[in-house]
Amino acid sequence: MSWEVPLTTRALITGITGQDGSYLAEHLLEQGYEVWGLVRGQANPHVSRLRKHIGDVRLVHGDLLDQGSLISAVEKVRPDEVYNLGAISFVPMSWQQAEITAEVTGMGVLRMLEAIRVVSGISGSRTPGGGQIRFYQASSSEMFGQVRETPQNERTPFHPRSPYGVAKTYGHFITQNYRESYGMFAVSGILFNHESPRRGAEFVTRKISLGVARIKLGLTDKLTLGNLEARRDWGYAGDYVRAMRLMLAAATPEDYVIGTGRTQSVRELVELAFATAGLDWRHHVITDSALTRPAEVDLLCGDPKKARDQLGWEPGVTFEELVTMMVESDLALLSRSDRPADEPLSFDHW
Ligand code: NAP
Ligand code: F7E
Repeated sequence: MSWEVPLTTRALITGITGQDGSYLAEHLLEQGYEVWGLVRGQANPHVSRLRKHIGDVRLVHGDLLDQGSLISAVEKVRPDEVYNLGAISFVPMSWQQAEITAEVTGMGVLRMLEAIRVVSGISGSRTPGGGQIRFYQASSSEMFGQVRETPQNERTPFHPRSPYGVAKTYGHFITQNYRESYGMFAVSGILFNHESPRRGAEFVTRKISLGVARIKLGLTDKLTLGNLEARRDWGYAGDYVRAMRLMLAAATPEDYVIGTGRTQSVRELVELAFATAGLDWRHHVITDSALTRPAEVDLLCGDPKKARDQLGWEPGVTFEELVTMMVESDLALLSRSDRPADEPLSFDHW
């Protein structure tokens, strides 16, 4: 039997201004939820971008670095469900700012769990039912790192390769520990790379779709990339946020791998993206070793069998459809005469 969703379920999302936050908010609003987003800073510029997508989200201030602010946010919102998507999520940044990555991406999970524990009145001993608030943690395939088997599933051991992956691994295990220690309904979704037209311009899929659009429109002639041989399991963000909700609606708190089961190299991605715009990538792409990473994750491929069997989750958008969607979206964006002033930067230095 699955979780009886109250008449109006109230969700609190950290990372609401990010890619997944916007898709998840839309999805939950469609499902009849009342949606609250945690935003940091006194004048966060990303909030106006969020508002363009979803005006119906209510906002509460807080920061994953600030325990008191998270307790206040949970007290104010009194959510039924908390989705912890907030993180420093760009892997190269995690070498440059390893400590703050550990604080936000790793310790931030503990602070959010503590806020729920304190507000729910869960004491040191295991509380029957573990409180009412259900918790979702945004774990990552980066935890598999140097993979021990392919495809990767829920039992594959972790070997993270970046400070980001290490921080996510802490977040994953502290979530499991709060489930086991306090009986909380706390779960992790181990999500493989998922992309969309809303993806940050620093990630490789969006860097490529923006690069293709710029070259097609004659704004530039070259795109500089790093390691073309790395392989990833790329899916569509709009599909992946559905899985988050399904995990919190399940009868029992369990962790799930969410991926497509396919893997492609950056080189294959580049080839397809350029071909979508009628271009030959070999005339435009150059590589720069400055963009390679101190330790790379060479191959990721998720096995979503458990999610398919237990949650009925399936990805809807294929890799080919995703690449086409992103290239077409960026061509349309950069062709507009009223191009937004906050058009993504090129991030050539990443
Ligand atoms: P994203 O676009 O980079 O968004 C990150 C969010 O975290 C932003 O809303 C940012 O808000 C917020 N944030 C940063 N520092 C914060 C702090 N100190 N306190 C509160 N919020 C803070 O990431 P995404 O792609 O949507 O991913 C969502 C989550 O899933 C992340 O945890 C990511 O690590 C994880 N994940 C992503 C993927 C993927 O392929 N997309 C795969 C696996 C796991 P500001 O506006 O304040 O900067
Ligand atoms: O890199 C290679 C790079 O930065 C993908 C995050 O959402 O997914 C994401 O992490 C691959 C890597 O994503 C460039 O070396 C080549 O092998 O798009 P990315 P990521 O590191 O896989 C996981 C699941 C997360 O959890 C993270 O939060 O592409 N690559 N040339 C490049 N990557 C970038 N960014 N830029 C290049 O020029």
